[in-house]
Amino acid sequence: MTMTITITAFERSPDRGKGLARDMRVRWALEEVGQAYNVRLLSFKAMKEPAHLALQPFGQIPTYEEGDLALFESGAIVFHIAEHHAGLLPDDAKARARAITWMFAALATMEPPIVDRAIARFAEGNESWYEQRLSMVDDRIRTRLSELSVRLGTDDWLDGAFSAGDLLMVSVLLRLQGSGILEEYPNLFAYVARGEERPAYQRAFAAQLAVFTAASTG
Ligand SMILES: N[C@@H](CCC(=O)N[C@@H](CS)C(=O)NCC(=O)O)C(=O)O
Repeated sequence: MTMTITITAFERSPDRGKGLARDMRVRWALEEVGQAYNVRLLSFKAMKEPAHLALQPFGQIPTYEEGDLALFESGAIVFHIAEHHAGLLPDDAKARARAITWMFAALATMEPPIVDRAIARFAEGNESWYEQRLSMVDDRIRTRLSELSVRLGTDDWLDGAFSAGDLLMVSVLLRLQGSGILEEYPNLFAYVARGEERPAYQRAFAAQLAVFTAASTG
């Protein structure tokens, strides 16, 4: 039996409820496996205070608490959920290892240039060299997207059935929303849409949006 699960999320997400904050991938994983969870909302100030730093040494969200287990890093949290509940990793040992490989590929190969784009916009958007930098970052993103697009081909998911690898990959690619870049790769665009159509994704999205809406109207 699973103990009560508590995750942390932004009290007021900077993305205004677009579902791009990293609690979304944890919520999605918990919804996929049908596991209830509580959410502790944090202000930016509280995220940097000792109580939260004890859980997340970098003062970030998300975290995950279950009994006396406390985890941070969204990838590690999704992996933990996938290991302890059926539905996110195949039973076959080799297929499971490949799905885990896609989890790492999403976070270690695809996410860095995509996050770099957001950082450039946020931190360097007013610099005279911003457009030049953005175009270099976008080229690096396009390289990875075209390689991923070739690998996915006409398949629905990266390796057989939907897995935690797809959950993380779709979550990462969603961060390109609004850039217009993903649309250049129709199979990846459709892949992301397929992820978003999943009922578990929809429930997780609605839950995080409700937090933002409450914070804006309250
Ligand atoms: N690699 C970490 C990154 C966590 C992260 O960057 N969280 C962001 C929200 S999506 C955050 O808390 N930002 C606020 C800050 O860094 O002060 C993970 O995947 O959990």
